[in-house]
This record gives sequence, structure tokens and C-alpha cells, in this order.
Amino acid sequence: MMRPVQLRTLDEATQAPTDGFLADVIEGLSRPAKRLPSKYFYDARGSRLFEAICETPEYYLTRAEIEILGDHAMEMAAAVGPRRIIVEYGSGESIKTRLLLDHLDATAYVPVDVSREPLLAASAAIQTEYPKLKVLPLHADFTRPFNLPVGALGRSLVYFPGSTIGNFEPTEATALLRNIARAPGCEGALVGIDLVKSKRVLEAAYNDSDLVTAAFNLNLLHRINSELGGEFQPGRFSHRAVFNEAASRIEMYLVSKIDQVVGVGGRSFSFRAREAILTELSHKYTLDGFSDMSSSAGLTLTQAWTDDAARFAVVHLVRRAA
Ligand code: SAH
Ligand code: AVI
Repeated sequence: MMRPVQLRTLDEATQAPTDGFLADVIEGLSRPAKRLPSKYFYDARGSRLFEAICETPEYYLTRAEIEILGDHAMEMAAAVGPRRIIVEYGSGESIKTRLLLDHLDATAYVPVDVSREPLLAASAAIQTEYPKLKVLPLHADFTRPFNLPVGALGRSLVYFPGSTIGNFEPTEATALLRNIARAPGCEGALVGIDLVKSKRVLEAAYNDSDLVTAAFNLNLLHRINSELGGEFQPGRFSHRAVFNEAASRIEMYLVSKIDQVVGVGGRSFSFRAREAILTELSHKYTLDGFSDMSSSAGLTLTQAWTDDAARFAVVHLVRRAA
């Protein structure tokens, strides 16, 4: 019988991932075009809401990526090679990871996530199911420099599923890929990317009829209230997600329903009726476009796998020899 395992995260000693929360909120709400960083969606409730989004009929991304892994994980494992350390960026519940681990002969698994409790729970479950694997959870922001834990030294592969890379501006996404290309011991990455498709399908995926995405978006205001003593009344904001075709990305906003003033951290922020806070970008790629971006970061796209309907892709990026 499998027994549950207790794990502790290896926290980045210098800076907790949420250390800059108040400063980021003040900076973002002080801009003429207000915005908030999307990584703050993910407290324990935000992580649960994200998992609930994945179950909605409109949000095809997760099902499409699972289909790809179900059909091609063996080929991916062959491309990656044996005895690798798998470092997962934004691991969440590590659900897709299992499909890879079933085929990969990995020596260690380092899930990296800003959402601490879900990271711990997911890591403990993986450790129970894969008792021979060294599971070393890292509570960290993968956009900041971090060291791999002791015990994870050797040749590694970054696993970056979910199209989470799409939540970054192209310059930031390129910088992330460049960090991967330059990380000691890292040979490349398997990255999940959402592909360009019709505005109708994309907007439905981010405006599900059960309003789960709306709750996920509004959770940011609940979190500012509970962790930073903010005075938002979330009912006075509404969720909006639109596809910006020119920039090839979904833009998610919280829109003020009325003129209002909200206090956060001893500061006051004014909102006009219909004024929007940009809370998330979700870029949709072409394979050629993503290949070019990877190439400019020092990584070569060697293989791409898509689902039958070509909605989503998992790509293998290999570090270019210097
Ligand atoms: N990989 C999972 C979860 C994707 S949701 C899947 O494909 O279904 C995005 C995940 O990335 C969340 O768990 C969130 O907490 C994490 N995340 C977002 N920004 C992050 C950052 N800057 N550093 C570390 N983790 C981050
Ligand atoms: C985590 N990330 C890739 C999701 C996305 O599709 O951009 C987050 C999300 N936002 C709204 N729905 C899902």
C-alpha cells in the first residue's frame, strides 16, 4: 500500500516569491493604464480555481495538452534521453508531469511554483507514487534567479507546460528561454504552447459560462484584501477577456463598474466607471513564431507534437552549441 509522504519545500532563502506583492500592487495601480502581475492569482484558492478552469468545457488547453502527452510521451522521453533531472516551471498540481514521468527515466524532479501549499501537496503525492524519484520542491518565482537544490546536480531538462510561457510579454518570454539556455547543466526544454485559433474559440475559453475564470480573476482583489489589507469590494468590478488579434493574445481585465476610490497599503487609488485593470496576457503562438523566439534565446526547436485538432503544441527545445 502507498503511504503519504511529508515533504518540505526548499524555499529560496533570500526572497520569498510574494515579498514584492505590496510594491507591485502600488506600482501597477499607479500607472496611467493600471495593471497587476498575473503571478499573484495563485494563492491556495487561486490554484484551486485554476484547476476548476481546466475542467470547464470551454477551456480546451489542458485537455489538448493531455491528449498530446497521452499520444507522444514515449517519443518525448526518447528525445530527452535517460537519467535527467526534470525541473518544472509552474508545476501546479503536477498532473501532466505524471504522463512524462511514466516514460522518462528521471533521477530527480524539481517542481518550482509560487503557490506554496499546492506545491507541497502535489510534491508529496508524486513522491508517494514514484518512491525511487528524488522529489525536491522549490517555492520560488522562476522569473528570478534561483539555484537548483543540492541533490539535483547533473544534466537537466526544463518542463514548462500549460502555455504558462504565454503569460509573459515576448521580451520576458525570450528572457525566460535565455535563462533556460544558459542554466548550468540544462540541455533544453519541453514547452507547452497554445496555438493561434479563432477569436470565438479563444474568447469562449477565457469567458466560461460557469464564471470560473471570472472568479479566478476577481480572486486577485480578494487576495489584495486579505494579505495587504486592501479595501476592494470585488462586486464592484467585472471580468473581461478579449482576444487582441494584432498582438495575438488574450487580455484579461478587471473593469470598474462605477467611479470609486479604493485604499491599499495606506494609499488611495481612483477608478473611473469602465476603467480597466490589465491582469493577464495569454499569448497564442504559431510554431514558426515560437521557433524564432526560441532561436533568438539560444534554443533550437527540434520537434513539435500537436493534438489531432492542432489546438496546442508541446515543443522540444535544445540548447544550441556555443
Ligand atoms: N503546469 C500546470 C499549472 C499551470 S497554472 C498545468 O499546466 O496545468 C500556472 C502555474 O504557474 C501555477 O501553479 C502558478 O502558481 C505558477 N506560476 C505562475 N507564475 C509563476 C512564477 N513567476 N514563478 C513560479 N510559479 C509561477
Ligand atoms: C496558466 N495560464 C497558462 C493560463 C492561461 O490560459 O493563460 C491561466 C488562465 N487564465 C485564465 N484562464 C486560465
